[in-house]
Amino acid sequence: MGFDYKFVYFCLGSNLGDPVLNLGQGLELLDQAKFLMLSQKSKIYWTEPQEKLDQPWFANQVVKFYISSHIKPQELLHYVLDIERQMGRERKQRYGPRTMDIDILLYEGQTLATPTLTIPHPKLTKRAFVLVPLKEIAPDLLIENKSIDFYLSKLNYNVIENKIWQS
Ligand code: PH2
Ligand code: MG
Ligand code: MG
Repeated sequence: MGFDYKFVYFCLGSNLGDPVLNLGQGLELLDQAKFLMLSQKSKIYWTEPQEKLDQPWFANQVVKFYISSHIKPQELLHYVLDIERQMGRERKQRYGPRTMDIDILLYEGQTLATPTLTIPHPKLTKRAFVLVPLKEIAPDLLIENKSIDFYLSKLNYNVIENKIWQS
């Protein structure tokens, strides 16, 4: 039996404590999993809060890993939720401030819609803070057969250096 790897993309986000330090720690904890291997990471962007507007700006980063394909999406979700808990995440308010958020964006060959996990991530194509860093590391990636630029062209957003605004 050989090893079979698929790609998985995550979006990391933090807007409490030291967000840049938190992203580094989240990335390290992901990479410590025996079934995950870091492939690429975008730079860190400072992004205007979405959905809940009255909170600090976020640091966001998109990262690509290879994953042993015997790990099911739900197992991966438990693993990332565990990292969020280890890093002191408290779920007080939906969309509210957090030390660490790790969202599974895409898992190669998997589409899934359950109450706890949807792949591709349901908001992936609506969020410049995800699409811009994703495009940086995967310019040719197709999401449901459409380019990242296709989705970006539908959004009202601005990028200056490493800052992203969206209205
Ligand atoms: N995450 C949210 C809600 N709003 N806004 C930005 N800019 N970045 C995020 O990561 C983010 C958000 C819920 O997870
Ligand atoms: Mg999120
Ligand atoms: Mg999340």
